[in-house]
Amino acid sequence: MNMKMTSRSLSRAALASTLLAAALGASLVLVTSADGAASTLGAAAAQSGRYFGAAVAAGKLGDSTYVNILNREFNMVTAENEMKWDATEPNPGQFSYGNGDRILNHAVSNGKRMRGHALLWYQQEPGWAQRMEGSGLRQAMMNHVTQVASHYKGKIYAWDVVNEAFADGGSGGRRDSNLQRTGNDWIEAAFRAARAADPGAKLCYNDYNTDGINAKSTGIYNMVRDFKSRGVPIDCVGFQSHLTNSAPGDYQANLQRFADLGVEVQITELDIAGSNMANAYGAVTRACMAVTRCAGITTWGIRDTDSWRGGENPLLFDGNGNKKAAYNNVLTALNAANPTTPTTPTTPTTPTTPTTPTTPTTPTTPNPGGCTASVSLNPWTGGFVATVKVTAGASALDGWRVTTVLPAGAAVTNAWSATNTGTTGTVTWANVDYNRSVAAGQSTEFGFQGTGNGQGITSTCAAS
Ligand code: G2I
Repeated sequence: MNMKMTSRSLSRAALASTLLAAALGASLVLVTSADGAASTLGAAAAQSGRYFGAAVAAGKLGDSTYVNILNREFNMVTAENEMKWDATEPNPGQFSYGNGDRILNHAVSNGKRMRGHALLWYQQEPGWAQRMEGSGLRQAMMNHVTQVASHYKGKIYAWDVVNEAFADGGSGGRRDSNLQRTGNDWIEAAFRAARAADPGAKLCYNDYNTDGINAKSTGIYNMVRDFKSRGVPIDCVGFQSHLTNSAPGDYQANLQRFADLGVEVQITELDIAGSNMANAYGAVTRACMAVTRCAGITTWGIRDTDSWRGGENPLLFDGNGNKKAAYNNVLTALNAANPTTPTTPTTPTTPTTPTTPTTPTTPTTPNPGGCTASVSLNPWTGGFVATVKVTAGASALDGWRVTTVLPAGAAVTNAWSATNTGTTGTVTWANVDYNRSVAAGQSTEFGFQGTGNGQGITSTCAAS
């Protein structure tokens, strides 16, 4: 779905590659950049398998300037307030998903993914939870995590399971709160409950003032390392990045040390105040692009007038919806992540005697009642993004599975819009909830990023 925009902007190259691949009789299609740069943030980020998102407020979905920018530029959405505890469970055991669902439906129906924010946070607790302590609160917390993650099961790319649990200052320890007072294991309990409720969502810990190597970020680093060593399910760390004038000099090094623990890193709430903000936006984006496991960037709002930092003008669009200099710096940095002059030749590097079978593994005419899958590859030295198009045959699909065979040495590192079993060799992919149904003759897409050489990936599809 990310690649939809890429495909559009690269349609000439894609067409040429399609024809060439068809001539080779292979199901592999190489998508290379014909004229370089993508022209929107989402499409530019997708070229390197990343996303570009924004925090969205349900109350603004009627504002056409806002919605036009959202729809055009962003391919990931975070609800700014609508999935928080006070919004989703205003009374104990009574759940209210109206505004969260509105944002989710807008995102999904416009081909965007969602970050869920946030299951447990000491702020924006509903009043009834604020008044609780101890085992009663612990039970209420876990029930909240289970209920909300279950409601959104299969629809969330990544959840901020726990938000802002570490103290500011030099202690490197936890922040005091009624959540913390239920016992130091509350964070891992929340992650386990979230995994049980929605095994398809990546589970993140999210915090601020963690943008450089400091006592707070080191405290979190130690927690993540401990979780990984004990098998507590954590997949990602969110760096909010509410900045002024610049990012810390060790911003990239800090992202990298977390990535080296085996978690994805995400920039989750970026906004930058101050006169140097345009440069700083470029630097932050370049830092993310330089870290393989940095999956994407979300800005905390769209226009300056949408920002929680009233009057500081910290976003990429001005109050009228015009692109600012910072926007151009971000776009340039996103496009530079994947060379605008392709390192891959315009003629495929797939040998003319294909290593892929001369009889395509995917039928060229769809099986009635079945489905076909075709792979588009955006390769670079040492890695690739594969977009897989799943097309229903003569009957609609209500669930599908795709089997891909990766060449030796290639490995999946990151995927979207499908869940995988395995990361090397034969990898199977199953639909997520929102792309389970595909009408007869229609298509849906999922994608994955990998390391190694992805050329020669084959794919087969089956209805399930
Ligand atoms: O504070 C900035 C962000 C820091 N990290 C976590 C984020 O969730 C947080 O977002 C902000 C929202 O941008 C604000 O919109 O969280 C604030 C709450 O702490 C949000 O502010 C609240 C106001 O405090 C409420 O009075 C208001 O009813 O927004 C609510 C909805 O507009």
